[in-house]
Amino acid sequence: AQVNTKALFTDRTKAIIWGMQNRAIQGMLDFDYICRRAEPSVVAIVYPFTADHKQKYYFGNKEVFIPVFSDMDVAMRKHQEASVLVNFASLRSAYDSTMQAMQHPQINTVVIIAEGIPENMTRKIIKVADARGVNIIGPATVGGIKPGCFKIGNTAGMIDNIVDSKLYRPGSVAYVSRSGGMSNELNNILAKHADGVCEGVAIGGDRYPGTTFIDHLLRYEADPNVKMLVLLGEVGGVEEYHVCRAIRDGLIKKPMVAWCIGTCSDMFTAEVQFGHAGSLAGSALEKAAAKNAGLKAYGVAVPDSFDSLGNAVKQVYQKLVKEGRIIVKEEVEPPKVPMDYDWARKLGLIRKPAAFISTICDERGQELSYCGVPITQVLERQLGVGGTISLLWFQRELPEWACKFFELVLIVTADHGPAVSGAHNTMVTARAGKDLISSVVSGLLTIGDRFGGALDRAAADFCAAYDRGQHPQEFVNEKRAKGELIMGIGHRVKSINNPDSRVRELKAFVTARWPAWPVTRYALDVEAITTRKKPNLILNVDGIVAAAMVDLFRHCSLFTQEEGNSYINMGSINALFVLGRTIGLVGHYLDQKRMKQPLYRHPWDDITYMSPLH
Ligand code: Q5B
Repeated sequence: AQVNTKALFTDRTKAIIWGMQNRAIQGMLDFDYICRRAEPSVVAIVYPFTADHKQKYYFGNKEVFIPVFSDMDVAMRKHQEASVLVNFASLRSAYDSTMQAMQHPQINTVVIIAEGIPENMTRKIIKVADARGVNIIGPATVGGIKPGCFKIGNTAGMIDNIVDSKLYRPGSVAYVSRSGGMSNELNNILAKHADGVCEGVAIGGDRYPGTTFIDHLLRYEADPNVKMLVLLGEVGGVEEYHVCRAIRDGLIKKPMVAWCIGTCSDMFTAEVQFGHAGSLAGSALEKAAAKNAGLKAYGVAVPDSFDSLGNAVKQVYQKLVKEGRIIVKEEVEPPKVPMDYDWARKLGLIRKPAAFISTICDERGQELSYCGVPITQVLERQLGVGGTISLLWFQRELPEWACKFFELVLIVTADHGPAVSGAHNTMVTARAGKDLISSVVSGLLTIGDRFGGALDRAAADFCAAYDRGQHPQEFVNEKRAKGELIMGIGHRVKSINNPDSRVRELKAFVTARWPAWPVTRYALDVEAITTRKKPNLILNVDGIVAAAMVDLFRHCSLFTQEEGNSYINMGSINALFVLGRTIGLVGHYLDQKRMKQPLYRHPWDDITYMSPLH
């Protein structure tokens, strides 16, 4: 590869990011901010899987928009100031996107993050990059960093780590390493044992990195701000010997500290492949110990182990300070990057009263749970719709008979023909061209004391009368005296002569399955009195469900009387009718739409027009 000693990054470098890497991009912008860059380093994002739009980030306290383009060529055309592509494409698309980027003469550096790109493809990329004078960092890299200027993607981790390692301002040491993780270690070591990093690049762990140690070291050699070099090599490959040759030939003169990781490979009898694709010694020369010895022989400061790398750095650094080749600069506090709310909360630094408390369902973990019961258990244990209601409405696992009752109520209240208020409204709304939700809601809104919504009041009235020991006849008399209708009694078409089979089924279920049903008994006694007055004053579907629910709350041994009463007051019994009837209302909506029924207009002959003046 040709040697390009021009600086890769300045404090005006602009990059295009391939991939919706929100965290990495925000990290780059936070770095820019603490480095006091005038403008963010990211100018555009390329993401082929979305329409063009703008994405919001922070630059310090300010919110900034970064455009997202589905087409890289458009992004390049609109942002010709970008010279770097940070390519987060997967191993499948990194080749194509890198090749495409290199067609644009504005791009001088492409960073390839993906691991596992086939080596033959990497070699093709390198060939084109050499021909076009493009610097490739990676593949399989975290990137690199130039304090005060530019940070590639996720390099150096989070902002507190960047501040700890003083990466917001340039130091005097430039490093090159294979490993991204270890480069972070170097950032820390160099801040502690010297005045910090001037530039650092992780070339990546593949066998064929786009640029190698020597490329970057020669660049650092040419950079007057770099006063000393650090090389962190590893077992595998012969790149470190190119560095030895460059020292021998006088191409590298700056003091260097180096260590090759993987000296323990000598302890294994068989060949060991370390974490990186390239970290496999193919010959004795490629072993870490051999390379450390080689570097030492050429005057590089090589410590005895990685643990003493910091001390080796310190010695070289202090010597340079003493000789006046490094002038220690005064530290300047970086601007504070506001901490993200989520992160501050995770660290326990802030607290805020929640706007909502929810106790019935949790969707945050791996598995959705209903009142603490994982959804797979709800299914495995066949808790059914009744069990689901019992968990989500009543926050407890009610007995099987109660759950079955809920399901029975849903079935028998699902519909009662097109003539009732709810179905009528839904049909009229559907025929007026409205959507499903509007039509169903319009039907649901008719549910009230007269139609389908008498359950809660019926439950409250029957149980209050029962509790005070009021005789059913007295209860009926009192209601009549007050001019009040008895909730749960009466029906427009059903009567003792035309019994409501729904009520019969519910009654049979309750009397067979309930441990005790005194309030239901009481309601039936009321019915015996009212039907003597008029045959249609039967205990209706609302009434039987209401009375049965009071008995359920009181005799399933899972509610206190207070809890049962509060569920009645909350409207939980009406909820059963609402839920059941929603099924029918959806049916009526679909029915009208299916038959393409026209706009409904009520016939004049069915309306009596009366003017108050004539
Ligand atoms: N009288 C349901 O009334 C209806 C009386 C009463 C004492 C009563 C009426 C009523 C209470 C509320 C209730 C739920 C409006 C009903 C349902 C779902 C549905 C619907 C469906 C489905 C019917 C005639 C005479 C008058 C009244 C007296 C009537 N009710 N006295 N207590 N409760 N009930 N709602 O037929 O002396 O002649 O002046 O409000 O439980 O909505 O299928 O249609 O699944 O969709 O219009 O089943 O009972 O009777 O009002 O003309 O009264 O009986 O005082 O006496 P009607 P009215 P008087 S289930």
